[in-house]
Amino acid sequence: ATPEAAQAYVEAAEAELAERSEYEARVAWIYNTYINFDTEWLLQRSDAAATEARVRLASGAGRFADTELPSDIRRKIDLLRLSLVLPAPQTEGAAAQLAEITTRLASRYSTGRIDYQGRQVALDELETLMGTERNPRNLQEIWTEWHEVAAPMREDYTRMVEIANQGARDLGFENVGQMWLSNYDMPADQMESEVERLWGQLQPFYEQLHCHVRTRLNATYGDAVQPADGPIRADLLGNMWAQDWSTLMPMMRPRGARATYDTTTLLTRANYDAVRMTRTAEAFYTSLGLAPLPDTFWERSMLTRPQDRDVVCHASAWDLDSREDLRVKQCIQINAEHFQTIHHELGHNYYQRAYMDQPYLYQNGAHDGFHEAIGDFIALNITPEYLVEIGLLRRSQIPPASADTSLLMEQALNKIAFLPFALTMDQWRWQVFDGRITPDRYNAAWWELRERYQGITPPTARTEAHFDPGAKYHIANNVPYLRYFLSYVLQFQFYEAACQQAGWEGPLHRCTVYGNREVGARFNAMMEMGASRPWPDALEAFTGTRQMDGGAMARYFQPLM
Ligand code: X8Z
Ligand code: ZN
Repeated sequence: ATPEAAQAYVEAAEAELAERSEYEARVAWIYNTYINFDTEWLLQRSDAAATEARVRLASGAGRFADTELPSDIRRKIDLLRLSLVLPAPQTEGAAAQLAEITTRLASRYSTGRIDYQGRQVALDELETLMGTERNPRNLQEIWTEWHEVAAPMREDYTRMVEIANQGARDLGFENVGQMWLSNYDMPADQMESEVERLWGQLQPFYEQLHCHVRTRLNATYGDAVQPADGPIRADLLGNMWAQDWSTLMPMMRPRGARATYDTTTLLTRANYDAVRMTRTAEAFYTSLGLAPLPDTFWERSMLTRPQDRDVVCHASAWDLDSREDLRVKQCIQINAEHFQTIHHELGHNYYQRAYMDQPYLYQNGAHDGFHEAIGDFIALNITPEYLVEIGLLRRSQIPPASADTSLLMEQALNKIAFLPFALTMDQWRWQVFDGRITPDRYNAAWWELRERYQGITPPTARTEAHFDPGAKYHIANNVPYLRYFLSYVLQFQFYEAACQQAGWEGPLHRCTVYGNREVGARFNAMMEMGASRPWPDALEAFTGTRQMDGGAMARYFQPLM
């Protein structure tokens, strides 16, 4: 285990991974945009082989644990050990069994449908209904039926945890949760304290928001549906998972504050379609001096739900060849949430493109929360003035200062409401992976956490015959969730820094850096670093600080508080 051997090991690993990942990505793309027996078959085999290769490379990297190495090689060796989300043991057939389970979970989620008002309805339509339907009996039915889809996942999930935990232990981690938490350039327990610190900074805002929303729901629905105290009924919050409450805006406008425009109405009136929404999002990035998306993006992306086959509708952004084959897969609907989501997805694509020239192991976000924050930071710049610039709003419709708390309330219903939801998702999984939550308490523990952090309660009785965590994409598909919590904090740090660079002097939430090429160049410089340096270096490059900090978010929302 010499430095020379480590260097040779890293070079071979990067070459192997680069070649494999293009193949894996193309198989995964086909599955994601056309789910059937054969694409499931292909995905299983591809995932099994991918896991075997990555476990082999990670375990081989362990050989250099105690070798003194140049910092660049050390970083890559460490990244190799962490490059798996779900490891498998190196025993015969383990990776294949894991892949069979994860594919089944994925397909169950993405092909799920419920019987509703005499039709088979898929999740993308149910999500829209949760945001628009106001009859509590219908909301309860949609919510309960969708959660039925997840019940059969329980056994697979239980087995999956056992296999992946064994895989993590074989690689020298206590369990999978510890492995996920080790991905932040600091020891796992220190990262957990960082999360506690950030939540502590923002929790007072959440408590105020929760109280306001509960009061209005009580006034709207009455005591029998939503009592004036205690937890909020989860299906009344305008979203299947109670993670984004902004569809409740009309009910939540602060007393005395002026009403504002409704973005969904603006998009609909202007006849926007999925391509136009995507072109508009792209135009924000190009206004910052970034290059337009390649022609192949438009030829190969999936921007609407195909009518003739099953697909994974949950939005994602892809980089298939570590070069220019960038794509988005999203079942775009013409509404405010999807308008924000398409900006989010293009953020991933612009980050992927910016770090394309880094060595393979550095072709990644500074940490996963950075990756999630890019596009959301851009979307924070969708201000009334910006909407006027792009012709979606008339100048005379710009909300006056007396509408500021309305504008901020709409943002809070999205950004503040989300924070405890995001925590719950991984609190549950960390405790499942470390054994504090056993399979016989999967659902009970889920609702204990949901009540403790979010202050919400299910609309119908839940038992251990249910498996409600599986009704959320990232749990059925094993995508760690801490990244989004961190992203919601970071995106306000990016935004505040960008507005400072632009010399903005008004209220923070009215700032847009649309068209500002200096800000664009500095932002791209951070993105170009990829994962080549510990994340505080990347954060410092753009914001001047080396810490994640809820202060920027708190200052943004201060007038509303
Ligand atoms: O999953 C996503 C993106 C793809 S990375 C659409 N988000 C989280 C979610 O939907 O739960 C964005 C916000 C949070
Ligand atoms: Zn994302």
